[in-house]
Amino acid sequence: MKLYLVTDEELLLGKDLYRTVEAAVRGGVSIVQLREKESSTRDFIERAIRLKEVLSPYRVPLIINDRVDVALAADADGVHVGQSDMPYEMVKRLLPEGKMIGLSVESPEQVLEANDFDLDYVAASPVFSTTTKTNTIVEWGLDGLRWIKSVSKHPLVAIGGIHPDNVASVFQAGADSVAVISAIVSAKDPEAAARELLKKSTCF
Ligand code: 3NM
Repeated sequence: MKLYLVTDEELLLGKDLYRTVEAAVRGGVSIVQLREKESSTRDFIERAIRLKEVLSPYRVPLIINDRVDVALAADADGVHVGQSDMPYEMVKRLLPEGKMIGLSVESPEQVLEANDFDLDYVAASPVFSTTTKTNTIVEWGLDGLRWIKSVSKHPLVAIGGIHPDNVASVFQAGADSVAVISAIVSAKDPEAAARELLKKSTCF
């Protein structure tokens, strides 16, 4: 799961969600998170089910942002939670065995606490400041990533402000995976954008 795509309806800039995600997968995205901040529960579930149908033939897992109920209803592959979403223990109790759980970490304390959890990854949020999500505490920067890598027992996903020109440095600092929204979702050609991110990620 080197390249992780997170969706955002607004940043699609009018493009179709399913076609954009499928193009990104053709370009090399290997895990997708459906992130819906505005839609109704019913729309969220419908989108999750349709997206799962798009992703299944490619064997790309579908992660649902925040909502365990939506993940269960759509039989998605996992849930991603932030620090003000449902607490880890409850997510773990509610999800069937084998489903993935990812957790955003925004402070050193949260990174250390996460070592007590059975997670599939921690997401350092944000690595770089980004206009896509502004309610975060501090940016980790590359030194922050190196520190997380040295103390965390979980695979490390880096998110926030990642684009082709800085992706190599993020991997170099220890990220196992990079998660992007705008660099792919807002691109005119999402397949080419994904391909470029992967190509640039190995240039070190
Ligand atoms: N954290 P872009 S989403 C920093 O859900 C951040 O934890 C998120 O967007 C989370 O790739 C997000 O456009 C924004 O900078 C990432």
